[in-house]
Amino acid sequence: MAEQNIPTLMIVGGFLGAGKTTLILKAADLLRQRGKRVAVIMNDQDAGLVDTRLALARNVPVREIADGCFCCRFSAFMAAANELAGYRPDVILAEPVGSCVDLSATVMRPLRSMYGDKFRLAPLTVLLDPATANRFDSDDVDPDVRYLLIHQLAEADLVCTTKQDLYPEPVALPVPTDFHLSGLTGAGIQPWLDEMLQTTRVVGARLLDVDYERYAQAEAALGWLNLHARIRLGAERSPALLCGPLLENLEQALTSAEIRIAHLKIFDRTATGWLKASIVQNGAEPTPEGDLLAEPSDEHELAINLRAIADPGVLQQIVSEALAGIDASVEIQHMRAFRPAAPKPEYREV
Ligand SMILES: Nc1nc2c(ncn2[C@@H]2O[C@H](COP(=O)(O)OP(=O)(O)OP(=O)(O)O)[C@@H](O)[C@H]2O)c(=O)[nH]1
Ligand SMILES: [Mg+2]
Repeated sequence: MAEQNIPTLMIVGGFLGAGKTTLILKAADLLRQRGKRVAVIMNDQDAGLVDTRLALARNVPVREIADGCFCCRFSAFMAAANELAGYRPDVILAEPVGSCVDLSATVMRPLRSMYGDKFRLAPLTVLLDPATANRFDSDDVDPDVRYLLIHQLAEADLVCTTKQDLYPEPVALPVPTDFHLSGLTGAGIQPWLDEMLQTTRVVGARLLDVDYERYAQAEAALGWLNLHARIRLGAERSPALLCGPLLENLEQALTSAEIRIAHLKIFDRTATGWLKASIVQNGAEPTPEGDLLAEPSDEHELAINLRAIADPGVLQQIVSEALAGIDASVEIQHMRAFRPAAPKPEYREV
């Protein structure tokens, strides 16, 4: 039957740093082990994503939707999904911007009504980091961020807590939890994938009454910075020896300025290898991924994505100062620091 051959589209949401990319890329590995063809779509308020570079480094076909979330760039999202369908994937995994909400009404429903013959739609999965869940009611979580988190969870078809390797015990949430996973170790992912592939649920079923002014205000509480630069070092260094100290300097500068980090990610590529490192909290230790033993090189392609509760101008200053502290000539290809614009979905079906 022709319908059997259409790709399954899996949308995996959740707040910044919840573990979406880690889960998606691990799921891609596991699906490939099951003999499935897989592609991914990444999404951001701006271009130059660390997550896209990471997917490419892990040999996963990827498209990037920049300059707005899937709901605001629905047509571009569908164009990318259609283009990827040319590779005949069995599964397309899509990661919306971490601050995005109201996906059931603005993405799942329009997808089902306009593209239901082209894609089989898996349940909307929303991830939550147990560390965030544990701080839910504390002053540690910005009230606007809490608004987004609560609404993200409320609209999920499937709620999954992540980082099961760090938090083996289930955490208490305001909504029932369907799966407790680790994108790092793979724990819990197979049963989640089975549900995503074979669900009998009605998907996109939970519609919200989202206050768009509050939503815009919550997103605008975050400062956003994306940078892509070519770096020529005075003395050769491996990606690990460039990224490690740079991430540490950035973290210290942000913490000294009393800026709360939501997610700070670095990706570095040389002719000899690549490295990705990130932290989702001030003072955290990164778990680097990539070619830790890559040969030193003087030419580096560096990408930095920073999301933090701060003025974007201050973020830009801190990142510029950290780059100036490297013994190198730095050629900036792209640097944008901004607050996300108010969301204006192309479609909203309720
Ligand atoms: N120990 C552990 N760390 C994890 C796991 N999943 C993600 N992380 C770490 O948590 C951080 C955030 O993970 P990502 O997968 O990049 O999170 P994300 O939701 O894609 O973040 P954004 O793209 O910013 O929205 C990274 O430093 C990961 O290494 C996990 O299962 N276990
Ligand atoms: Mg991500």
